[in-house]
Formats: sequence, C-alpha cells, structure tokens
Amino acid sequence: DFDIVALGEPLVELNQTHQDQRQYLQGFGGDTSNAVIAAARQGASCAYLTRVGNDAFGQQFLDLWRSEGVDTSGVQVDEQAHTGLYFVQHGPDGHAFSYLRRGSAASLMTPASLDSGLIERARYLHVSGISLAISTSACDTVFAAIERAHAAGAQVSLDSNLRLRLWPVDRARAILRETMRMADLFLPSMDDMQHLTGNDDPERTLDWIRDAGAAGVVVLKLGKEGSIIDDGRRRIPVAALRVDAVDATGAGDCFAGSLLARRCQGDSWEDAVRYANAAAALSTLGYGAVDPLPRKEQVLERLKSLSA
Ligand code: KDG
Repeated sequence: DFDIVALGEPLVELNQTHQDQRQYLQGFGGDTSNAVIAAARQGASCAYLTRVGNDAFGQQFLDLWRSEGVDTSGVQVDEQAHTGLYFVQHGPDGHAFSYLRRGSAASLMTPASLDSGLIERARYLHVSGISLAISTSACDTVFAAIERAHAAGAQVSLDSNLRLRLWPVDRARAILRETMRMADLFLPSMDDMQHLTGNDDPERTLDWIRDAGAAGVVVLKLGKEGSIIDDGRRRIPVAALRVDAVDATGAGDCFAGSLLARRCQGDSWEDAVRYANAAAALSTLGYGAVDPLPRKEQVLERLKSLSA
C-alpha cells in the first residue's frame, strides 16, 4: 500500500542558469511528479500515475522514479505522443516558465488510465491545478481519480498550482472551486488565490475559500511569509525558514510532498507544516525542481539547528 499516489504530468526541464548564454541545464519537473519525489525523499511510499511518450525523455522519467523508489506500475507509455518539456528563465521577478507540451502523452490521459488500482491502495491521492488544466480528458481523469479515492476511503490533496498559460482564469476559478470542495486538504498559494479572487489579504482569502465550500483542512502558502493552517476551527500561522534562494521552481511541490509524507508519519498539522516549510526552503538552494529536493536527514538537521 502507498502513503501517496499522485496524478499529473511530468515535464523535462531546461533551466537557463546563465542569462547571457545559450546553455540549459537539463533536469526534471512537473508539479505532481516533483511532489511524489519530495515525499519519497522524506521516507513516504509513493506511486505516480501518468502517461509518458515512448521517447528518451519518457525513459529518463521512468528511470528517475524507479531510482527514487516511486512505483511506476501505473505509468502508461504512449506510442505516438511525446513527453512534455518546459523552459525556466530567471529574471528580476523570479522565475518564468514556457512550455512545449500541447498534445503531450500526459494530456491524453483518460479515466481508463486509472485502472491500475493504485488509488484504491493509497492513503492520499495528490492532484493539482495543472493536472486539471492540461486537457479536458486529463480534467475528467482527475475527477474520476477523486471519486475512486473517496470510494476507497483515501484522502484527497489538491495543490492550486494555477498556470494561466494553460487555461483562462474564469475556467480555472470554476474548476478549482469544484475541486477544492472535494479536497480533504487544499494547498493554495496566496499568489494563485490573488489571481482567482482579486484580493491579497490572507484572512479574506481563507474566508473566500470557506465560502466557496471547501470543507477540509486548508493550508494557505504565503511564500517567504510562511503559511497559515485553517483546520476549520482555528487559523494557525507558521513561519517560513529564511534562505537565499537560487531557484524557487518546485518549492511549492516540495512543500506538498513533504507535508503529506509527515502527516503519514504521524505529525500534527503544525509540525508537518513547519517541516514542509523547511523542506521547501532548502529546495530553493540549487537549480531545478528535482535535483535540490532535500532528504529527510537534511531537513531534520536544519530544524534541529533552528531549535538549538
Ligand atoms: O511547480 C513547478 C512546476 O510548475 C514545474 O515543474 C513545471 O509542472 C510544471 C508546470 O506545469 O508548470
């Protein structure tokens, strides 16, 4: 059985680490793939559900997941469609993504892609706004996955991960509102919510989420300001760990994966969020979404040095 089964699209990453040179560092990305790898590095048992191309990049992903101990028995290989790709560029406002993903293998997922039976063996199903945005059949697949999870007694975790290059804001708001109602754990970022609701106040944002019908635990991510846990009864702020970030790509995914892993290991919400904040901060110290994801020992050491 699995602590976490995630569903979504992996993307090969080309990261422009030197602004003035035509040189890209190849890595791996895709929000939910990043999250399961982060969770596996914290000691969780994980599986990933997706579809990759029958190409070099698809094979690299299969090798990556296996080397990280992530179960790949639910990964389909598409003979025609390709594995997607994205570029990361860095500027004064942080990082920006551009994509080569339309028609990718993952975007061709359908509810039948879930027949491996893995969701039924999970404690948490983890999905995201990106899994919902890449195509209508992927969106249907996420809804079907949530139904399967709930029927089997698994909890559903949803990261907002709003990418406005993938869908219009009105559709994003409508679909995310429906999905957050079904989530046992909703992980929105303040930036995403600001685009969806037009307001930048964390308390009012949490009110909006509750008014929209979200009934589970909500953890609102405020970036450098840490996070706020809203468990339906109280709101608890948790401070972030301050670091000099090199590349924040994937930090939110590291947060999600680490939080779920620690919940499965018995942490309270507050302890799990404190841990996830530290893991996410450490994940920004190198380039790329996956390579700098910290391991459990590093996170624990960092937390210990803070409390010493
Ligand atoms: O959260 C980081 C991801 O956004 C990145 O790895 C690429 O999955 C990606 C996407 O669709 O933007």
